[in-house]
Amino acid sequence: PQPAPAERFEATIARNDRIEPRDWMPDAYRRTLVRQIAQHAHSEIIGMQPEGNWITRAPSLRRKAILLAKVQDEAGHGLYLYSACETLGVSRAELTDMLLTGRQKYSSIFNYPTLSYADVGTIGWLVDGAAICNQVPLCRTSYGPYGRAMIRICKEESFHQRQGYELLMTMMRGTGEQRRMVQESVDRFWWPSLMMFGPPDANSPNSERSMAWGIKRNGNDELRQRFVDMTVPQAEALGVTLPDPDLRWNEERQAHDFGEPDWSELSAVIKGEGPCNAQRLAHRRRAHDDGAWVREAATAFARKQARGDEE
Ligand code: FAQ
Repeated sequence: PQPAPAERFEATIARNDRIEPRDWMPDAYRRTLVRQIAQHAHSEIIGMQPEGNWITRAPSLRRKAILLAKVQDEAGHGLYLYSACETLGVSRAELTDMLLTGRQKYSSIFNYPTLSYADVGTIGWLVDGAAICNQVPLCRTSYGPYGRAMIRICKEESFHQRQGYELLMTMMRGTGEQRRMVQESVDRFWWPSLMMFGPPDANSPNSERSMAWGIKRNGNDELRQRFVDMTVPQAEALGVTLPDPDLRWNEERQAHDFGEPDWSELSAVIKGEGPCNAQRLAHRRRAHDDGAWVREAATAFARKQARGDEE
């Protein structure tokens, strides 16, 4: 006899196989995926703002072309992720509305300002670096459309990370003032980058359930550790100091010990109290309102085409 849908679901998860849109899934699994994928999509879209801030002021045509391409890639990532989310039965318009009304979150990191051009490099190096650490395991997530979107996104993120590192390396080979700009930028972005991985496992209400379902493949602390271990030698090669007096190699653990991020800062930023939360959402709302005529025109055109009476 055919196994019941719930048993089929559990068996698929146990085999580490993929759940596809037409498969039966528990409501809570669907809700968790919508929450995580939407948050991820919103992060890509809001994440265009901090770097977009420097497009008109990039120091050369080459740097401007690179930055434009990176920010466009982020729009693309947002769109693949919204599409993956739509396969779960929620529309793009609903997701946008949940972002604009603050009912869904986006990553804390994008609520920090970009005060100098070096921040473009630091975001590529540290923020894309953290995103890669978090997202490579998500290529094996249990929900098919999310995992497949992640494969392409990770390839592009790796490229973004390299461009950030190359930018910082160029500045570190420049003048004393340029080196100071890089260090000052790294000092501001280091701790917020560690917070991108979420609260400590002991304080992460979703991790256990999400890992049992194969949505997340690793805990927040494990990925944070992986990021620190990956980044320390890169910082040495660059010649910058990471602003953590407790950071040191632990021979026994074969990993770096590091200090505790300020978790009260993370929860404040998540609650909307970060330095740029209000500005980011206001900008997004304005862009959405300004784009209303495009949506209306596209809908009118599609309707006309469907009737087959276009000129
Ligand atoms: N910011 O129980 P957990 C990028 C929330 S990369 C804001 O541990 P979970 C690329 C969490 O939603 C950034 N909120 O939650 C780029 C939950 O609240 P809820 C995007 C956070 O889901 C680079 C509550 O706290 N990447 O955009 C944060 O198991 C450069 C409790 O937390 C992703 O979204 C935070 N940092 O684990 C673009 C990756 N941390 O929803 C432009 C996919 C936690 O219950 C430029 N997401 N929260 O009300 C994930 O892997 C997970 O969702 C975690 C959180 C690890 C972020």
